[in-house]
Amino acid sequence: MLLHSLLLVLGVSAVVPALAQVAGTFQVAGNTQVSAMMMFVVSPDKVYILDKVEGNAPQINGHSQYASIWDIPSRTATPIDVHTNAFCAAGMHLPNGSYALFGGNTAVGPGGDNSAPGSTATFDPTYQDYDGTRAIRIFNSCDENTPCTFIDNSTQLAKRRWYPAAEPLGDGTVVLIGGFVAGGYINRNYPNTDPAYEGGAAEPTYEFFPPGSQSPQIMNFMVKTSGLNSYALTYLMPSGNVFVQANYSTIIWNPATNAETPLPDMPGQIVRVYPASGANAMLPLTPDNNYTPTILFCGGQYMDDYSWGNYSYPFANTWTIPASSDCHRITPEPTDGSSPAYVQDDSLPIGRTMGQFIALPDGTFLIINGAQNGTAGYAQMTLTVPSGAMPFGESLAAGPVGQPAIYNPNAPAGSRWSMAQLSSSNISRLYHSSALLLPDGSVMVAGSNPNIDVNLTTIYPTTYTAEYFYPPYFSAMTRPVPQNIPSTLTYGGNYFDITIPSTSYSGPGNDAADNTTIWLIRPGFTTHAMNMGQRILQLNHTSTVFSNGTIVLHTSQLPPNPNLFQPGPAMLFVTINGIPSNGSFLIVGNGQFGPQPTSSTSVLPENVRSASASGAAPKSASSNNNGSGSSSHTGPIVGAVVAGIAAVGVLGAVFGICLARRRKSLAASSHTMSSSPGTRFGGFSEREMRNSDSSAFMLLQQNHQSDDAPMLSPYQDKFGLQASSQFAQSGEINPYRDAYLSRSSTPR
Ligand SMILES: *[C@@H]1O[C@H](CO)[C@@H](O)[C@H](O)[C@H]1NC(C)=O
Ligand SMILES: *[C@@H]1O[C@H](CO)[C@@H](O)[C@H](O)[C@H]1NC(C)=O
Ligand SMILES: *[C@@H]1O[C@H](CO)[C@@H](O)[C@H](O)[C@H]1NC(C)=O
Ligand SMILES: *[C@@H]1O[C@H](CO)[C@@H](O)[C@H](O)[C@H]1NC(C)=O
Ligand SMILES: *[C@@H]1O[C@H](CO)[C@@H](O)[C@H](O)[C@H]1NC(C)=O
Ligand SMILES: *[C@@H]1O[C@H](CO)[C@@H](O)[C@H](O)[C@H]1NC(C)=O
Ligand SMILES: *[C@@H]1O[C@H](CO)[C@@H](O)[C@H](O)[C@H]1NC(C)=O
Ligand SMILES: *[C@@H]1O[C@H](CO)[C@@H](O)[C@H](O)[C@H]1NC(C)=O
Ligand SMILES: *[C@@H]1O[C@H](CO)[C@@H](O)[C@H](O)[C@H]1NC(C)=O
Ligand SMILES: *[C@@H]1O[C@H](CO)[C@@H](O)[C@H](O)[C@H]1NC(C)=O
Ligand SMILES: *[C@@H]1O[C@H](CO)[C@@H](O)[C@H](O)[C@H]1NC(C)=O
Ligand SMILES: *[C@@H]1O[C@H](CO)[C@@H](O)[C@H](O)[C@H]1NC(C)=O
Ligand SMILES: [Cu+2]
Repeated sequence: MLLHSLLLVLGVSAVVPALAQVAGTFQVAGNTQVSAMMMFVVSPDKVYILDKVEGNAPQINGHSQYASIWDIPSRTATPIDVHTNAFCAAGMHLPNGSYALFGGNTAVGPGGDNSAPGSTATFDPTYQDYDGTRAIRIFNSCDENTPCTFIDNSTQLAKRRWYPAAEPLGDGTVVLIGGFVAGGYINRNYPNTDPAYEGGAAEPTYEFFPPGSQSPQIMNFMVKTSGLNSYALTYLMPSGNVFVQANYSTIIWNPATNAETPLPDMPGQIVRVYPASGANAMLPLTPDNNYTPTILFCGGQYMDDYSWGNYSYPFANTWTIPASSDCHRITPEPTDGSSPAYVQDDSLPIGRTMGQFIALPDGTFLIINGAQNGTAGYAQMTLTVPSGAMPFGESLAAGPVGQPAIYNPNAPAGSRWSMAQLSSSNISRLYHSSALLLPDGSVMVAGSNPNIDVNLTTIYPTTYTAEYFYPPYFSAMTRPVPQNIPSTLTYGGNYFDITIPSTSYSGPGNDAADNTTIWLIRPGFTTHAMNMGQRILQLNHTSTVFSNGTIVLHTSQLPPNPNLFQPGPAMLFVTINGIPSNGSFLIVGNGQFGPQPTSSTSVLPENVRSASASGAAPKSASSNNNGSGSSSHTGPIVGAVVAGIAAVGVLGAVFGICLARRRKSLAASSHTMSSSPGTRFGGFSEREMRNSDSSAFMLLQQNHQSDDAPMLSPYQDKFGLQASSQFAQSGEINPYRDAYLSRSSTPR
């Protein structure tokens, strides 16, 4: 409030990025119009944001808005009219830089179900949405010059999938694995007498996009992990096989043959998959580790088998159960001939469910969002708490963690985690929140909505406020400005030269050259505390330092194995002395589905050094940080000097207040942002209890018995009529539609 009023006084609107970018702090960035359950960034300017279908106040073409395009520089959201319910879909980049969203929920109306008159699972007349369970939606890349276009009526999945896993293969094909047929807390009935199909509520098969000639096959691992296997955690390995983790089991899976090789169980039987929702990420692939993937898991939840409950709700009161702080690493394909094994890693500073790893362009990982207790998901009751009497509204988690932490994979064991100089956000980011690396190296944080439909008056409300978090490198006075970054990269082949002007760094040129890393980052598709497809790879390089301070980086293409970094969009960052440049968008590979051209890696020129060279940038003032976490160095990018200076003072004050509050709560409970029933961060009064006696997942109980009736797609006919004028849907023909149609006409 304080900040906002001050900005009003100064006549600075939130649209103008006039605030100082203070390292280690959050800055309120604006209103996303829809609650940001899913996000992905496609250019320096644009982020697509999708919500589930619900009663958001902003309207488009006569119904609530469920999707928007976020303009990063102006911090404004523009509505787009998506028609199918993308609630808990999977998403993945495609080789050409577009993104595809797969599956989701049926059509729903108010209350998140079909109870309104005339509402069916196929179409709801109030919210005017269509069934999304088999939908494939394609969102094309766009920027300030290229309009944002999308199609949500092209091919359909062979199976209904809600919470499927998605993993791209080395040829750009996306494999979709498992999912619910119609949603629920976890993917089982109790007792679990039909682990494969759960009476029609589970989908244990996998299929591909673009679809090949094969009909969906059962993946045995989906039967084995029945119960805790939706949004399975998947990582393509260098061999082309896929690491798959769900419940507390792990396998290596061959997508060509469907063969499974068991790997060890997750130590402690800690569950990382939804709804335990541990943070997980592939650590950086670097020349030093010879591009060998290691997967890191942190947090999540352990509960006994019974407590996990069934489709309707947990049988335990999850909000009273602290989340795990355990971290384990595994290298699934060791190159030294050893057997893959989980290895204990430094524990999280604060246990979390729904913590989310963001790969940062200095090779570290941010963990952000989530809660200290409970799990993802929502419900109106549990086995022992009747409908409407849950203490945190419909949330199955409690105790938001507002303070991020940073993990340095290269630090010695025992010192990998740091929360130093990282401020807390006071906005709870729980179920259906999201976080995403932006091209300037900041992290966009948005969403949170552990509610069936929009609820602005509950303890953890439907959240429309986005924040930008500024990692520690925003303390730098000067960011590198690399030149001549190509727009495409190949797998092997000739190296290329990136020029670093002397104004990009300070100090001796030789030291800067020796302390430079070149990162490719794919921020991925964020939803449910995951960034599907997120990867970070360091390009090999040598360098020439010129006496005038210019540094030329002789930069390798990617290693000649598309499985290391699948074809598609990425950002390239040059990081000098720990300070990253802005990311440049480019396409890795040939932009098309299919085998990617590879060639051997060219030999790089020898390093050349110049003792007299030095950088011309002002010395970084990052040492100005005094450790309070409330006052960091002001970044260089200040739109309006006066406003900036004033705002820094106010920010200090605001965060000072937060910090004091945090310390108080730390003293009281040893938790940040602790929150007890009846109290909340904002000014709202005591919560009132909802009187409905229906379960949050009532809908799926109705759908349980239904067999796999052919899905109609009535939205296809009227679709074109409803395009918003500014962001028209593309009318282009999808090349895979014909393939799909011919396939579906062949007998299965
Ligand atoms: C967070 O703090 C700011 C500044 O004190 C305040 O305006 C805002 O209402 C708070 N938000 C919540 C969710 O409590
Ligand atoms: C997790 O896997 C174990 C071992 O397969 C199984 O006994 C248990 O029921 C599973 N848990 C859930 C909640 O499905
Ligand atoms: C990186 O480049 C250096 C210099 O050409 C070379 O010696 C080294 O083998 C390369 N590393 C990898 C993993 O290719
Ligand atoms: C889940 O279990 C509860 C308690 O046994 C039961 O009342 C409910 O019907 C079950 N839900 C489903 C979808 O079977
Ligand atoms: C989290 O769970 C612990 C242990 O049951 C409890 O003491 C604490 O109050 C819970 N936190 C919240 C925010 O409810
Ligand atoms: C990085 O990007 C931001 C946001 O677009 C821009 O304001 C800034 O000038 C860029 N900085 C550099 C060093 O290129
Ligand atoms: C720095 O020296 C190199 C090599 O002589 C030259 O190519 C480059 O143009 C010079 N840069 C500037 C800014 O003078
Ligand atoms: C590289 O830069 C980082 C970040 O400033 C610094 O901590 C580190 O000491 C530097 N390394 C060398 C070898 O100069
Ligand atoms: C650190 O910063 C805080 C907030 O600006 C200030 O109150 C405090 O005096 C500073 N401490 C030191 C040692 O500079
Ligand atoms: C919002 O949540 C509160 C507290 O859980 C509840 O009393 C109220 O009925 C809910 N409002 C809506 C519109 O669901
Ligand atoms: C999808 O919508 C576009 C735009 O309205 C239309 O041209 C196209 O025929 C539709 N495709 C299908 C498969 O219905
Ligand atoms: C990218 O590829 C997808 C899938 O083939 C296609 O639907 C989409 O139109 C392509 N986007 C562009 C901009 O060509
Ligand atoms: Cu969800």
